[in-house]
Amino acid sequence: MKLAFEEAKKGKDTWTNPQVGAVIVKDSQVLGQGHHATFGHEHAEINAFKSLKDIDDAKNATLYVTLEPCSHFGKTPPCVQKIVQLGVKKVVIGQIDPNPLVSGKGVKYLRDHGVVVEEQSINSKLNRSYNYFYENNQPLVTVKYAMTLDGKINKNKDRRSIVSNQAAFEDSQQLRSQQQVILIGENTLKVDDPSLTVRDRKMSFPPIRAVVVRDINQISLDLKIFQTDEPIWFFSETTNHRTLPENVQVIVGKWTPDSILNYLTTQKIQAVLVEGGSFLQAKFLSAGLVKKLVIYLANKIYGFGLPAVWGVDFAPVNFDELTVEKLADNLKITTWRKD
Ligand code: AOF
Ligand code: ZN
Repeated sequence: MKLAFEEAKKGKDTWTNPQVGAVIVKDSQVLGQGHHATFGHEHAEINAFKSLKDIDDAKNATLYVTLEPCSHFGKTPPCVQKIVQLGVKKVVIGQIDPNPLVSGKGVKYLRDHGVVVEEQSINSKLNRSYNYFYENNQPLVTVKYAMTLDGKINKNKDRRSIVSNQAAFEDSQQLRSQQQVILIGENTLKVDDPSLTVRDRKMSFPPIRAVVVRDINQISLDLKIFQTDEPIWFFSETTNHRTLPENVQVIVGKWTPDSILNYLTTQKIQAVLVEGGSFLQAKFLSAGLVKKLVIYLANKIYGFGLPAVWGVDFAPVNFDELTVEKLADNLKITTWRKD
C-alpha cells in the first residue's frame, strides 16, 4: 500500500480528480503498478493493468489501490468491471471514495462479484482537499502570509514590503500550484500589485486568480494581474461597464466569505489559498472557514506596520498538527484547524 501511495504522488494536475496509485501483487511479487497521471486520463487501476507483462497475470492477483475503485461511467468506464473481468482475487483499498458517485458502490460491486475487499488505511496526506471537499461540501481554505517576528505583514500600508526570503518565495510557488483558486482582497491587489501566478512551472490548469472588490469599474487595467493570461475572477458588488480582457470574469453579488465559498463549491473548487490582506484573512478566520494556515516567519522586526490578521472581532481559533521547517533564515509554520 505504501508503494501504491508513492505511485499516486506521481500524478500531476489531476483536479477535479484525486491522485490515485495502484500496485498488482501475486505470489509476493510486484507485477505491475500505475497511477492516474492527469485529469481525464486513465485511472490508476487501468494503468497498473497496462503495465503487466502478461494481462493474464491479473488473474487471482491482489490489487492494492489507494482509493476505492470507481463504479460509474465518467470520462472512462468503471474500473470495477475491469477488475472483475480480469479475475482479480482481492482488492485492498487505502480509503473509501468520498465522491457520492462512487462512495461504497465500488466496494459493493466487487463483493457482489466475488472479489475479496479489504481496507488498509495508512495515514497519508494525499488528497486532503479532495477528501475535505466531499466530506464538508466546501473547498479546503488555506490562509498563507509572510510575517515578521512582531507579526507584521507590511511596513507601510500603501506600499509593498518584501517580508520573507527567496526560499520562502519558492516554497510559496509550490503551495500555489496545489490550489485551484488564489483569493485576495481589493487592497492587496492595489498595494501589492501581485501577479498571483505559479512562476516555476507551466500548469495545464493554473490556479484561478480571484479578487474580492467593491466596484470592478474602479480597478485599473494597468495592474500586473492583467499582464498574464491565467484566468481571473472578480467577486464584485457592481456590474462591469468596460471591455475587459478575455480571461476575466466578473461575478456580481454581495460577497461574504460564506457566499464566496458557496459559489466556489458550485464550481467544484476543492482548494483555495487566501493570500491577503489582513482584513480578508480576518474575515475568513473569524467565520471559521480556514482549515490550514501557512506562515513564513521572517527574521526581522518592523515595529510599526500592518498586523497579519486584523479588522474584525472574533473568538480565538485553535489549531493543531503543527509542523515547523527551516527555510534558510526563515521558518515555515504549517498548522491545521482543530475540528
Ligand atoms: C480518477 N483516477 O485513478 C480513480 C478515480 O470522470 P472520471 O471517469 O475520470 O472519474 C473521476 C472519478 O473517479 C473521481 O472523482 C473518483 O471518484 C473516481 N476514481 N478517478 O481520476 C483514478 N480511481
Ligand atoms: Zn476508475
